[in-house]
Amino acid sequence: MKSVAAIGAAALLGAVSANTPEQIRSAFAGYHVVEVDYDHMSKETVDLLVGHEADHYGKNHFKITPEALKALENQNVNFKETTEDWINHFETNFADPNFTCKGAKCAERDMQSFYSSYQDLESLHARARSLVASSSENARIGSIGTTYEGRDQLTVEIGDGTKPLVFYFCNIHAREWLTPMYCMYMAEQLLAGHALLDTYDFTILISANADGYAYTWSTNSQWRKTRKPNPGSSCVGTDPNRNYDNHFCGEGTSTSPCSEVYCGSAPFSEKCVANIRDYGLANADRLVVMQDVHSYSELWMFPYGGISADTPDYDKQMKCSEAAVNAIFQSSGNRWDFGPVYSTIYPAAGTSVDWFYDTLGVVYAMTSELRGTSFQPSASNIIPSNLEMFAAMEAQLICVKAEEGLPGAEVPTAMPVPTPPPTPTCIFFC
Ligand code: 0X9
Ligand code: ZN
Repeated sequence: MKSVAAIGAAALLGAVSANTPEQIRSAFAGYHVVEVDYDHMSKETVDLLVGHEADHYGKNHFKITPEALKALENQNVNFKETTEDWINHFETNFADPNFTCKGAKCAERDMQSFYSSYQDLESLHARARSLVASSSENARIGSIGTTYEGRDQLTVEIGDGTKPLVFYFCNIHAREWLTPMYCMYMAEQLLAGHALLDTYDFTILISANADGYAYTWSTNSQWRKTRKPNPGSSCVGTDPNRNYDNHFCGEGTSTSPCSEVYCGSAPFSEKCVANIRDYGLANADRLVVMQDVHSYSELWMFPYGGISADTPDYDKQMKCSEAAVNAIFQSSGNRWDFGPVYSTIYPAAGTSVDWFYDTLGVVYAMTSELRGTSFQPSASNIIPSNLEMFAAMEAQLICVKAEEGLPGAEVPTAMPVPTPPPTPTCIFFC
């Protein structure tokens, strides 16, 4: 017979183990995930999906209720049922013991090994602290504030505070797991020394939605929003990328707390977003680049998202976005699309880029959607994603330096290499 202590330990283990096959299946229970041709979808169908509180996965998948599925059938919309594929995809990934690494111990791994698994918040923050402590650059750990649940929005800050400032932030959407891995890698590479430090100061916020990220590790890997409850509703959280005061609750948002694009009870109702606003306001005089890193879809975008219009700085924004996506092609052979949010992915009001551009005048207020065909593609994607995004960041900042006539040492660019063949286009979950 098992001892009481053994039963207690087993119960505890059960309580802390996360993203089990049961948890994965229960996250999809009562829903369908359908594949659609979004670019050719009628406005009527898009409105129908939004009205049914659909959850948009990348560009061509929606997680929807059975009622929404019926409505799609009634509209004679072409779709493919993919729910079981998604469940299998996540079950396979999470069954691999090397898919994730949890805790401060993981932070001590060498680079190859660290970036071969997804890392939890504790590991990412521990690595940031230890790399800053051992860097010979002028660097420090900072925090732009704490989240609703009291976690630090930890930053790596590099530079003397006098140069034009580049603010990169990752993981405002909790489930987009490639993104904090990129911000960590970017900090790590810059802390080792880089010619761009001659021109720019950097602030890199590794996990902007730390509460949501913790929840994706503990309970539901597909969580997107913040974790603040909504009074009067059983649905938790606000979409932090609809919570900025720019066309608040406009196109591509919802006022229903149960929606994945819920704009919130008021602009900046979410602490993690208000902290980003306050960091931007406090540093507006030096801020030249703001990059909000998301996944997935392989896109490089800029304002506007809330309205169908080009900004007066369209030419500069296009030029430096093109430089970034060309560097990605050189690096990996992948072809990213680029352009304004509204026309490149979909209308989205109240997002970071529109607010940083309109309110703070940051011309290079940009956002990227990293590679992959799911929010947690296999961990073998982490290193190639980091390499192509880092190459894009270098090209972006070289372009901004030239456009704005910024001083500083010339940045050596990688020797032109023969363009590698494009990685095979996989339709599903590679
Ligand atoms: O819906 C979003 O917020 C973004 N796509 S995602 O799949 N990552 O959720 C696109 C909106 C454009 N992004 C920014 N304006 N930052
Ligand atoms: Zn996102």
